[in-house]
Amino acid sequence: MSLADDHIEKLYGELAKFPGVATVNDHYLALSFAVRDRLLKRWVNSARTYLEEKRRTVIYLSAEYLIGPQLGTNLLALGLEDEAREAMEKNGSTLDTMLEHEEEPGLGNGGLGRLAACYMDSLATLDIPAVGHGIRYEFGIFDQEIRDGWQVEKTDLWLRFGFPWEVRRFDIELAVQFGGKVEHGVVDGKYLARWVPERVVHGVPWDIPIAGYGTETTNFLRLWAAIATEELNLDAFQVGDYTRAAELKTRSENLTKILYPNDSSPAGKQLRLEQQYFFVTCALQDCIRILLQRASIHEFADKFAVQLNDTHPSLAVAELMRLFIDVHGLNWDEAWDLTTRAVAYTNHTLLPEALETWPLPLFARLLPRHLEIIYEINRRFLDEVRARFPDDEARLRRMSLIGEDGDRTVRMAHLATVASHKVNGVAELHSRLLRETVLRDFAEMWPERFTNVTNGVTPRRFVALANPKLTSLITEAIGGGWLRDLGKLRGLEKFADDAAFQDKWRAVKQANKQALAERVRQQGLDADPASLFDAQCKRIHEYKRQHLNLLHVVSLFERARRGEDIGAPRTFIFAGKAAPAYRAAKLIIRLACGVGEAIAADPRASKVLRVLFVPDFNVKNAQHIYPAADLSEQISTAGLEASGTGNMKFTLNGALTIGTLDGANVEIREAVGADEFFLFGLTAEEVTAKKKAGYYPRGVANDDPELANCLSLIRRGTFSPHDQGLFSQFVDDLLERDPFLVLADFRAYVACQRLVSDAWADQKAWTRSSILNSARAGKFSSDRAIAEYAKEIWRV
Ligand code: NBG
Repeated sequence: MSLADDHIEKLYGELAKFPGVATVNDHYLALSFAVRDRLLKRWVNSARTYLEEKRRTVIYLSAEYLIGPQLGTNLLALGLEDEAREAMEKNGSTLDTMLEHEEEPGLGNGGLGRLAACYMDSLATLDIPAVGHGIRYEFGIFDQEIRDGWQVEKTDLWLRFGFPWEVRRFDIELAVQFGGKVEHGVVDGKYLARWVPERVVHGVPWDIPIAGYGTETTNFLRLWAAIATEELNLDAFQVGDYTRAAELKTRSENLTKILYPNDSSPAGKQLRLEQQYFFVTCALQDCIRILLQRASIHEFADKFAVQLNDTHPSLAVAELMRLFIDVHGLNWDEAWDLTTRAVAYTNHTLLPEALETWPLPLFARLLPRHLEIIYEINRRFLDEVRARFPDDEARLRRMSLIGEDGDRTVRMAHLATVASHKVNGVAELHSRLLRETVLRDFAEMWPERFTNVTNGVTPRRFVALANPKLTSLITEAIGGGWLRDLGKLRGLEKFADDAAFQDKWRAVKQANKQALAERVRQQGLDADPASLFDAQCKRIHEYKRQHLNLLHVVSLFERARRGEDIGAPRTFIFAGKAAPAYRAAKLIIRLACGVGEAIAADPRASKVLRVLFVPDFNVKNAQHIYPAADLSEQISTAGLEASGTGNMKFTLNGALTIGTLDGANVEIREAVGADEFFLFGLTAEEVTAKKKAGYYPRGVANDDPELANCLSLIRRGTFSPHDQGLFSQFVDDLLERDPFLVLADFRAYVACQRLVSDAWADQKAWTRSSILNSARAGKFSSDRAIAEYAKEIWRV
């Protein structure tokens, strides 16, 4: 059946509507159901092929997936875009209306969740059998509104109008236990532990198909939701305690209600630990269930490669041991062998506050059996350390799975490291710093265990879907095939100096800028497509230094007000969410908005400068920003951004980068060439040295009148006329502590921005550099990253 006919069928059969009364949402759902049917066929075929081939399956464990809107990506994978366009026109709507209407599942905070989504895309595209396990949060990351310059959080009701891409598996329902106690005994000469839980909830899976591009392979994401168990409620019901019965049900189902809106720092709450254990045990029980249908428990590690996306799923280590020993009767040594052969761990941050630890009493209360197992892992592990490094008590204390400084904690990164056959960071620099700092003792003990896999992003979503004009131009120049083999972009290099090609390249960028300007105009924001689009779009965090960017903007504002030359006219684009409880980050948003208003109100400055804060940065909105940017701001304090992935998305879309030597910036600069990258700022080593030597930010401001003046403008309320003291504490903190060395890097940043302006003046040279940036960014495909994981870590 044609897609057009099928769309009408679904309107009748699934939505009980005829075209005359169908709403936009009806059309969207009907089209999506029609597309989903085609997807499900591929999925079933892939599952069948895998069974026949008996290959090792990758089990990707991640507490977050930011998969973005699904209609466009699925049409692209199925090669159905043109047909869908015609179908919708024939049936009285348009595909663009559908794409604009679609709501995305925001089941992640930022880079970590989006990376998991890019990796699912590449796993399918590379025909690797894989299942991503995660949590079906009923409410994902909050929607952000900006009111009077402040961030306002709105509940993310992504399921409100129906989510057509998921399939509930009614035949699978797994028990998840919490609390209670552990009984020990000997049965038939064999030592046994029995966990008697206090409470049980059930996990049920919802699957989302993930289609490969240019292949028939379709994998799936399995998201677990908690439901209440009958038995527990019944007790209360029988004694007539209906409120308690209802409470228990609510309590169980609360487990997967909401995503913690923190980025790069854990929530430290009981519910978060419950969520982590919940999805990990569901995933592993599910794997074993499937394994036992065709093989024995002894083959676990031959059949599965389990990847831990950060420490959030690191309970998998203790849970696998429990399942192997307590449930399937294996002895410790075999259980440990299977676990360590299966499990590998990716670290995503060096921020000390982001390394997960759990208070021991909480852990003991919630997961008593797991704590016993962790103690035993620790005992054996510390024996090993003692054997390797005799008489080194300090080392034992540093490496222990149990932290003893202050309140006792379980150190999840240590647990993950001890049980993994491979541990990787996400960019060269980050992996090196991981070995030299946070996990140094472990790297000394097991150097062969440590490796690097630099992050990557999917060009299907971030080039083909986000930037169709550029995609056509590239294909016209170098032919097809590059979306599956991004190294082919190198073929563009030979057009970098070609005047006709440059014109086309510039025309594409210009059209994308116009489109973004039009889009944000509807939100009351004013962008000037003739100016340089200077974008910093990512979570708001002090280490990412949006305030360094703003200090530069303030310096330009001052110059423009005085009638001095500011170089290139610019539109500064900020976007990103702040964690609701992160006061400084929210103030940074307020400052960006305040600076924007002050500029708009100034007759001189408003001619050459604009500052926009684009609300609600998510995958969908991001897809409109990357293609329109001329300059990508990657200005974190060196040593603190593990990789960054937005940096890659901007580069692929032809933005030039201004950045520090941090995360993947280092490799981007290497790839595109030092001449095509605006580098500034202290290196990671210099940052460490400066802090060690005693950093004195006030001294920096005293020696730099322009900087001192910018700070003073902010402090005095220039950008908060209705609340003049709003930023005084913020500025004082910078002058007194400045832990992210904003002031230390200010002068170098401003000088580098001057070079950007000078470069912009020569549009031919700028365009050449833009082409070279895209041409040389092929390394940053998630296909390359996944191929490395497959070869070096998973052996699939
Ligand atoms: C983030 C890092 C980013 C990195 C992504 C994906 C966490 C804990 N880490 O630099 O801050 O790009 O992970 O690896 O969210």
